[in-house]
Amino acid sequence: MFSFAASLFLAGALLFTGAFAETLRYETLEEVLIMCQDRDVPVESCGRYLYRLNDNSCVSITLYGMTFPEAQDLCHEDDGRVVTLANENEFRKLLCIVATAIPRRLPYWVGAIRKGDDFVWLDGSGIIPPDAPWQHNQPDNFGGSENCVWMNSFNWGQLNDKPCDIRTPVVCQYWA
Ligand SMILES: [Ca+2]
Repeated sequence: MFSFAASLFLAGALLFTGAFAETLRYETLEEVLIMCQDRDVPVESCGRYLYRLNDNSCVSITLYGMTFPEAQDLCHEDDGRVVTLANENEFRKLLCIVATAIPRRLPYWVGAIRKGDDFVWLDGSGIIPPDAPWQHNQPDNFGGSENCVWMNSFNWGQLNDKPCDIRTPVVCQYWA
C-alpha cells in the first residue's frame, strides 16, 4: 500500500516538474541557431556523418523519405535505433544538430509509437511527457491512425503524431 502511494506521489511529482520546462518552438532557422549559440549547445562530429547527442551516443541524419518501419530497418542495420530523447537538453541538442547539418526545416521521425492515448519511446524509457514540445493541438490522432511521431512539424522543434506510412527523413541513434 505504501509503495503504491509512493509511486503515485512520484508519478505526480514527475508530471509537475516535467522533463521539458520550456517551449521549444522556433519559426526560423535563424532563431534555432541563435538558441544554440545563446545556450552554448555545441554541435560536435563523432565520425563521418555522425554528430554527438550525449556521452554515450551519436546520431546520423538520412534525408531519404522513408515510412517509419523502413526508417527503423535502416537504423537497425548498423545496430542503431530511431532517435529517442531523454529530456529537454537532448531535444535542444538534436535541434541544433539538424539545423546545423541541414539548414532547412524537415520533419524527422523520432523513435516513439502510440500506446493508447500516449506515445512510448522505443528505448523503453517511458512515455513522451505531456509537457514535451508538441505542436499546438497535437497529438490529435487525425483520422484515427496517427501512431508515429515526427519532429519539426510546422515549426522547428515541434512534435506531431503522424501516420507511420508517410515517408519522411529520419534521425538514427548509435552507441559506440
Ligand atoms: Ca497529428
